[in-house]
Amino acid sequence: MSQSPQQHFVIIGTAGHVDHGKTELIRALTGVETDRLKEEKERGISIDLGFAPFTLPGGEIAGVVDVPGHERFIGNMLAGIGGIDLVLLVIDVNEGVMPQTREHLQILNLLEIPRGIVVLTKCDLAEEDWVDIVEEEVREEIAGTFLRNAPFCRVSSVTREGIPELVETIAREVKALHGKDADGPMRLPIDRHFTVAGFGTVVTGTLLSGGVRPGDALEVLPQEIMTRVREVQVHGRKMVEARAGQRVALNLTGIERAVLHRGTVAATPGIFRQTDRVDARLTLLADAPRPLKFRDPVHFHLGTARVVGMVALLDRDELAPGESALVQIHLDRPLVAHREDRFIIRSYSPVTTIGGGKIIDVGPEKHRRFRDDIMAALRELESGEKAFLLQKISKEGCLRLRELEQASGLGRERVQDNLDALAAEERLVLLGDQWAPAELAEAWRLRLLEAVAAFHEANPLLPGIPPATLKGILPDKLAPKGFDQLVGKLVEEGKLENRGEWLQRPGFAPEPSAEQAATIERIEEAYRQDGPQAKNKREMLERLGIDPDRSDPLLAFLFARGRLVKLNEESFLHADIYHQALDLLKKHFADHETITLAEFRNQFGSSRKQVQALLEHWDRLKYTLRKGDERVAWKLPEGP
Ligand SMILES: Nc1nc2c(ncn2[C@@H]2O[C@H](COP(=O)(O)OP(=O)(O)O)[C@@H](O)[C@H]2O)c(=O)[nH]1
Ligand SMILES: [Mg+2]
Repeated sequence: MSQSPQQHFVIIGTAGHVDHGKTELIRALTGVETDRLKEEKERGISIDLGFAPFTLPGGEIAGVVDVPGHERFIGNMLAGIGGIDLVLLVIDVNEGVMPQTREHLQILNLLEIPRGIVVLTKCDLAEEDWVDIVEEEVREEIAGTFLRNAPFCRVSSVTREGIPELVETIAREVKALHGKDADGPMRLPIDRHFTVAGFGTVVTGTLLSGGVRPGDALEVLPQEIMTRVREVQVHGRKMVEARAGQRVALNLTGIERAVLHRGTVAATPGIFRQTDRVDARLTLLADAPRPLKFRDPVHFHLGTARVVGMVALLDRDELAPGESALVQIHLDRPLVAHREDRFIIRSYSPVTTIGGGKIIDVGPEKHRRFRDDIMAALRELESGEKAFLLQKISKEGCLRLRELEQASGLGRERVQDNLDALAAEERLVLLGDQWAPAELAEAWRLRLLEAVAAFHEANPLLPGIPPATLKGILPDKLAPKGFDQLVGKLVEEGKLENRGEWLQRPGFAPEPSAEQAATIERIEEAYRQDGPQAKNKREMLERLGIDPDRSDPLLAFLFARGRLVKLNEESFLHADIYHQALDLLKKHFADHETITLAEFRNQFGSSRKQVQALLEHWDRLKYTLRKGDERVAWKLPEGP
């Protein structure tokens, strides 16, 4: 079937106590036997995840993930439950609510699974009155959870009674779902991997966001291996593209199956990061057996990954059952996490689900405890995407779209929309391609103006500050484009004047004192007198009896006024002499192809050193081009 780009795909998952009829129900719905392991068939229970395509009445195909109910396989259950949009909470009416019914319900609630249906199974074995009683019991159990308004369906997978009604209910619920972010970065937590003879490594999973096509380059994390997609399959069929919400199988090139494990993520390169430290909002279940203490170790499940975490409570020593807090969790192995990801924690021993929560930041510093400022910052990070982006930008000074995409894990368009909104609220400005807080940009503008004023104060003989020097007062992180934009705006507003080689306060003119003016005059005169034979700077100043430590502003004044020309740090010429030399050069090239140092020296009548300095100066200006011992004309200025 062809897929339109707007179409969204959903994943339906099962949950519930062992033997309550999950696998049988999926078979009744899809015709697929999801217990595929030999051991599963023999023992008659599900151990690992099972997968099946389910054709909805409208023709769309949903992916079904059948999870094991037995408490020993909760890890597998958690690996599969992550990407689920709609859950079927399966309860055997003959048994009613059992321990894993409750545990799964709590997990689903913590993971904030969007929607669900309560399916009462094996109704063929029970009296209707009894089913009513069980339904009452279940309603009490789900009050206060995400399932409180969920529809109930009574079925028998054996007689198929109630199955058509269940299918209708599923179709209705699916319509109410929003679907996953198909435009975001591609992210596939791998839940199975195997080698197909003559085909190579195949991985499967639920595509949580983005899309994938054959030929795509992907990054495999946390192993940090680059790979390429050779083939994309959805429910056993080759596809030109798979999109968020589909169960996919990818054939990957250049990757050994042995390096993969549950917890590995295949993703758009450069977006996701692995981390062994996360900030999170953690909720302890109301019926957790005891409070969680500072640095208690827990099993930490996120996506298909499972690691051991140490919970650092930041604002208390103990988290009581039913409470929630902002925490930092230190992980014993890195995993790929994202802001807004949901996770589950299980106590270290005995292993039971005790809580879970939501990731707030995947790149936090190690926090100190009992600090009001840190808690306030975390609350702000938690409060929303805009607050998160704003805080990340404020911390760095300025950030590019791509950096924000990485930090937030939001898709490019979501980040862009938030940035645009923040710009409209005048809280952010775009400088070049970097976003900066509006307040900070304003502070930078003031700093630039102050720096120019201070420069004039310290260098009254100079016309202005070189742009590169001025740039140095702003953080290195701000790229030249952003600096140019700030300066450009100040120039536009008439607060600065840009003279190319320097920036100045509008109308600023250097004013030497009478004494300085006299010395400047003497220097200029000496260079004019000496003409082509002008000595180097040191000798000249010595002869004039000018303190070299105080000569720089005077010389700079002469350069800026165009009275002296600086060939290099030591060699200067009076401007009139320099222009004579340039005329000589032009005349020479009028009827010669090349010129040598010796030839020019004969014409200009200067020391070898001076001529060399002059020619090299012209090389730098690209007036001439040096070829061995000779030079040719290159971009000589026009005119006399
Ligand atoms: N009579 C009857 N038996 C069922 C029904 N659903 C499941 N069973 C049986 O209950 C047992 C457990 O079912 P299964 O689907 O493996 O349970 P799971 O552990 O939740 O996946 C199996 O022997 C099924 O054949 C039903 O609706 N009616
Ligand atoms: Mg099963």
